[in-house]
Amino acid sequence: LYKRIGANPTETKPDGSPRYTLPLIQDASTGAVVSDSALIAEYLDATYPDTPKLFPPGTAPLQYAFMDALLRGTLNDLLQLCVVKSNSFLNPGSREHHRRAISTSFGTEKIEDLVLDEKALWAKARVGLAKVDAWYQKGKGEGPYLMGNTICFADLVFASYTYWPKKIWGKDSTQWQDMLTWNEGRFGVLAESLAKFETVI
Ligand SMILES: N[C@@H](CCC(=O)N[C@@H](CS)C(=O)NCC(=O)O)C(=O)O
Repeated sequence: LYKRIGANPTETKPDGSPRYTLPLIQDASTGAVVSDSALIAEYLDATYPDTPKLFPPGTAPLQYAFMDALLRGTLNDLLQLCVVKSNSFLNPGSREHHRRAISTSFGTEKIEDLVLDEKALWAKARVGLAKVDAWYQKGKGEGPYLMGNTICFADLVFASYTYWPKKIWGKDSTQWQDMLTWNEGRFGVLAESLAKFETVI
């Protein structure tokens, strides 16, 4: 599909080959084809100026730096727990592809190697979320989001980590119920404030 509609690969795999990911959009009103969620958000902000902006003017550099810190470090332990758990929900064809993609991306032989000491990994995931909480706390309660009361793209990236564990372990699971208490319950409050963005309309 990527090649057929002329989309750019989003990333390069460790072996140098292109990586094609979702989401990908083709805007029927302009003909534009855009891949990568952040670039899609930037495109929509620019093309439909009368809608709320996910990258308000001047915020893109800091938002990209924040997302990089989240995705390449702080949330890595939670990510490992989530990707391994998610594998079991996929259909057989996707499951194999996912196993290969995850093993390549993390440099492991099999994905189970990522969660050998699950208890220790949960403890590290908790430390990671405490760090994110400290960043959010810098907002001094001016609103639940990074920019206070204005939602931005980076909040939505973090929201995927308040939605994903709830979805895969289940809202009544010990894992999710435990997470809700983290950061003196602030993780649960933040998850709640981001929950309204979980539904695609
Ligand atoms: N930077 C990309 C990452 C997207 C991404 O990793 N998508 C995953 C699904 S959540 C994917 O399409 N994986 C396919 C693969 O690795 O083969 C974005 O934000 O859109």
